[in-house]
Amino acid sequence: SSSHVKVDLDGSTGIAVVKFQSSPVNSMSLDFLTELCISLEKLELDRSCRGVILTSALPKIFSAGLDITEMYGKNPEHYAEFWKSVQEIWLKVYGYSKIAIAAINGSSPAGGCLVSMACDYRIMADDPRYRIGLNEAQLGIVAPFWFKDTMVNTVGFRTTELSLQFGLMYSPSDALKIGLVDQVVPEENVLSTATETITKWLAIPDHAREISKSMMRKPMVDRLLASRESDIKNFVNFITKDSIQKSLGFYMNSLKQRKA
Ligand code: CO8
Repeated sequence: SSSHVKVDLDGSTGIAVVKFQSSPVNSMSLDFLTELCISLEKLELDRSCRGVILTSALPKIFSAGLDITEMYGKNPEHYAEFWKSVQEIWLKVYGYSKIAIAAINGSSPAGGCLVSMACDYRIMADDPRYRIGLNEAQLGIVAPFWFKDTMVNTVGFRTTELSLQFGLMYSPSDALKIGLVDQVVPEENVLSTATETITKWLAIPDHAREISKSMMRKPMVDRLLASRESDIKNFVNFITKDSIQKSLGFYMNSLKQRKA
């Protein structure tokens, strides 16, 4: 099978660039998530790596979020396995011991937004056509508690409340205004800005940064770890409902119509 993720580790700086390269839109399939998780795990264990930059190798899209085809017309066992891999990627990135920076060089809905928010810092390209946000409600589905908590911890309660109910997607400048991203720069500078930024983080003693991060994030990681099975059950119960399958079917059709 072809590779969904490309890793470039610079041995001299300790910075790894992890590029999503799953055409056409970097949707997060089970294979994509599994490969990304393994790549990040390897880098976490690699002593020559000190931080990672997540970005896209494709034009205009960081990631289209979870692969909707993994949530449609499949059996409950498949949904359970898929959801476990979604939990896994969040646990890995949100609880990452090293520095993780999102270089968001394109649109980043839903799961793409979640992975970005799970990083320590977000830099987005200034193209006004790009969008980022948790748009689940627009698909007729509901982001689980740990998506919600991640957003609350990023932009605060009130903004999350509005965002989740409307399934809002933000332009780069609006995302900057609400603090969903930390910096907006011209597209050609996204990666270099990410490298400059990570260099600043690297100047902090690793153990102090790492313990500070863990102090902030461990309670949320533990909360999901303690309820993984029930969270999987909830997902499978929800996604197998006829009404939800119908909504997803409509949504996928609308994506195809929009194109025609
Ligand atoms: N999954 C699967 N296929 C997708 C996805 C996706 N997320 N997004 C796009 N595609 C497909 C399209 O259907 C299209 O397929 P085809 O070529 O067969 O027609 C192909 O990818 C290219 O898509 P577009 O033509 O739309 O490409 P554009 O460059 O015009 O637009 C966008 C790219 C902006 C990414 C656009 O495709 C888009 O908006 N996609 C939908 C994104 C989205 O809504 N994702 C939400 C996924 S749900 C999620 O991540 C969290 C779920 C949490 C679960 C909650 C519990 C139930």
